[in-house]
Amino acid sequence: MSGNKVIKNLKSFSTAAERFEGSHVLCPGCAHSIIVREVLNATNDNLVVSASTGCLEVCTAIYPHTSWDCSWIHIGFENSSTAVAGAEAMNKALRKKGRIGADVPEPKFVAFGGDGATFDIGFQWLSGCFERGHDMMYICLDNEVYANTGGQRSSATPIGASATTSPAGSTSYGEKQNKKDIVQIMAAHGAPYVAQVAPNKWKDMIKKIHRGFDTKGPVYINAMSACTTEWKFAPHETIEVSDLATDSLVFPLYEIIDGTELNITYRPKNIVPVRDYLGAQPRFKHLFKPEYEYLIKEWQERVDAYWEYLQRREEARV
Ligand SMILES: Cc1ncc(C[n+]2csc(CCOP(=O)(O)OP(=O)(O)O)c2C)c(N)n1
Ligand code: SF4
Ligand SMILES: [Mg+2]
Repeated sequence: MSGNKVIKNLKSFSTAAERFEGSHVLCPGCAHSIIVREVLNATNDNLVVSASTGCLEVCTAIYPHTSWDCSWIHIGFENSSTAVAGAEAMNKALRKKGRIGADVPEPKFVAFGGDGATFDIGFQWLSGCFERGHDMMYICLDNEVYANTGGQRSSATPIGASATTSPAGSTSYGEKQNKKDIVQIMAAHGAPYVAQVAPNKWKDMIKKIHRGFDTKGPVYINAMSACTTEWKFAPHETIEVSDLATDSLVFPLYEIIDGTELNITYRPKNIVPVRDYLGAQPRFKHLFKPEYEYLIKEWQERVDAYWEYLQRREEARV
């Protein structure tokens, strides 16, 4: 049976290891594996998957073992997008020539990349794929740091986070730049579907992945991926930290259709203060010193302003 999978309950959805086996060496508590399983378990279709170099790739393909029970391409740090776009173009061409018959079901094409691969080093490749309009889904596992190589900052690292190349210390509060707004940048390509998801909000995630798979053309999904090692929380706290991320609106969940129509897909009943989210992660612990308290206040103001902006965009439909 092909197409989107009907999800009966969380247990069967989250534990089915049909395409992504448990046999990997991602850190205990790593959200990457939760997200990948949520995506792959959402469909019955055949898949062609690529993964750029990063934690996901190195931890799931240690020769001669693999965690992937589907077609899987490991490619350079920068070009999981183009690897899958090439496969998608080849599929089209071979079907046109009759070398793949109409009886062979159409696969789905999915590329995974970390934030370093997506926001920084693979950005021009990704942008090209979206401009050319390939029929593919690109999923960024956004843990806001180059985790695989030891926690260097990326352009997804938020202000005030301590990373190995922007460490907090006696003269620094850590990262100085604000995080790049990749969701809006990808929507500005006019892509038919762009969304932000989080693994703790799995029903919202499934809806968006289903919609993405039903969309013709390039789909961008930004997946918040809490990293126990670099965000420095305990492995059993992944979902708790993810809840704080979505409920403080630091990671608002929304979608943008055809580059214009914006829908907020999750409105927390109780919005929690940004300081609770920051306080749960020792990468921000220095911000609680009296001299840096102003940064927490600024964080809250930024998050409030962005939430208002999203609501205005939703109402205005532009
Ligand atoms: C062109 C190139 N530059 C740098 C590297 C080294 N490198 C491999 S993985 C990685 C970090 C990956 O970070 P990210 O994409 O955020 O994925 P994560 O490991 O955080 O999931 C780096 C810098 C590389 N393999 N190729
Ligand atoms: S370092 Fe972070 S992203 Fe990498 S495997 Fe560990 S928890 Fe996952
Ligand atoms: Mg990363």
